[in-house]
Amino acid sequence: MVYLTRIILEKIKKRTRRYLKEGFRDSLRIFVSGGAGGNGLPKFGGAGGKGGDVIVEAKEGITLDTVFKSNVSKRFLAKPGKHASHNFILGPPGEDVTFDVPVGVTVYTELGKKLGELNQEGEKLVIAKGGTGGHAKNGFLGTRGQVYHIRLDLKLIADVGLVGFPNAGKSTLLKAISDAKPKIASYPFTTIKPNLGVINYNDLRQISIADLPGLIEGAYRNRGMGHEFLKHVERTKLLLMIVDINGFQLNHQYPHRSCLETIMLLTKELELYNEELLDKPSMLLINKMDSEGAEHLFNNIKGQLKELNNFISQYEENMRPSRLLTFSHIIPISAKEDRSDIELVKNKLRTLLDVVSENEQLENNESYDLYGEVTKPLKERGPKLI
Ligand SMILES: Nc1nc2c(ncn2[C@@H]2O[C@H](COP(=O)(O)OP(=O)(O)OP(=O)(O)O)[C@@H](O)[C@H]2O)c(=O)[nH]1
Ligand SMILES: [Mg+2]
Repeated sequence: MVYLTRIILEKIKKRTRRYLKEGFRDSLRIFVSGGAGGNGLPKFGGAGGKGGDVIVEAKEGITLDTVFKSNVSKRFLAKPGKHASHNFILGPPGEDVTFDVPVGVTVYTELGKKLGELNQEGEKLVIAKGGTGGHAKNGFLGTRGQVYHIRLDLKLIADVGLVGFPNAGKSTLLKAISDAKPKIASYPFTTIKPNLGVINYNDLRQISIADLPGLIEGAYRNRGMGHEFLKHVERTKLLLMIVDINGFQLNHQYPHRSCLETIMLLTKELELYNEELLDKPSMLLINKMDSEGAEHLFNNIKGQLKELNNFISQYEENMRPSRLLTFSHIIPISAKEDRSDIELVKNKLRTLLDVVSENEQLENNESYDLYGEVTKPLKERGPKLI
């Protein structure tokens, strides 16, 4: 009997663990300590070795969960530098500890000071410096290395970020447009962790797209899933807002919000999280156009959609944002039923992303002075006589 109970308990334990492992980890707290510097040797003027550093390196294809599993103690300690000795007047330095983290990680100390971010594969960051070795100037005493509790905060890096109220059809769109297989259901908050998908084009171009849990009114006050996941759209190049033509109602205790109201409310939540999100290039999709009465509803709001900015003052103050996103396109679609709509969205996303990256390049490059290039040698040596 005891034996049987033990087996059953083992099974329950295992299942619970597996369930926990499935969670999406976008933040990890670790302890890091740089090695102490070795002591010097006053008698011979010897210097102690420098303590090792703790270094992180960005790597594609790994998750914060991988980091956690690679070192469950979550302690990363670099080796101390060796003391100077008769044989080693200069004490050898302590070994560094280097470990991989996902691309897109920002490193914070426990006091919230940002130590840096890693956005490219291969980028490195020293997160705890080793102490200096003891030598004549510091009384031959090695110093301690930096010691921190550190938070690794992961922001997904995707080209496109999907934002919308629950049930708007974000995951349905993600499934139709990309290789991802998200869960879809007719109740709110089906998606509880961010999902990444890749949109594939015939010429092998790929665009990544992130589906986030639905936002609701008051998310900034931590209602619903809160604002927590909006950090993932901060780094996307493009916002793809998706709303239901029929509007949204969380349940009968809350007011029904029309399609236009959901656009205002979503924008307001984005603004409350970070006003700069409103400057991002964006597109708006009005979904579920196949549902009954959708055409009629759409025709009624068509005029207002074209000039949203002119209608913003009609809304109650607590509902309206100070300004709106500048949508490059507003497209009525049926994410579930109409394949041609999906193709249209796919192509528009690509075109818009191309424009965005072209603009970025123009901003980054100093304009090439063709006239200067031609006239400079002329000024220096005068015209060439033929
Ligand atoms: N009629 C119709 N229903 C749709 C369409 N797109 C999505 N739905 C339905 O709307 C419901 C919600 O779809 P999801 O894709 O799970 O919505 P979501 O925005 O991901 O929702 P959360 O994850 O809860 O935030 C599902 O029952 C879908 O089948 C559409 O174009 N037309
Ligand atoms: Mg979803």
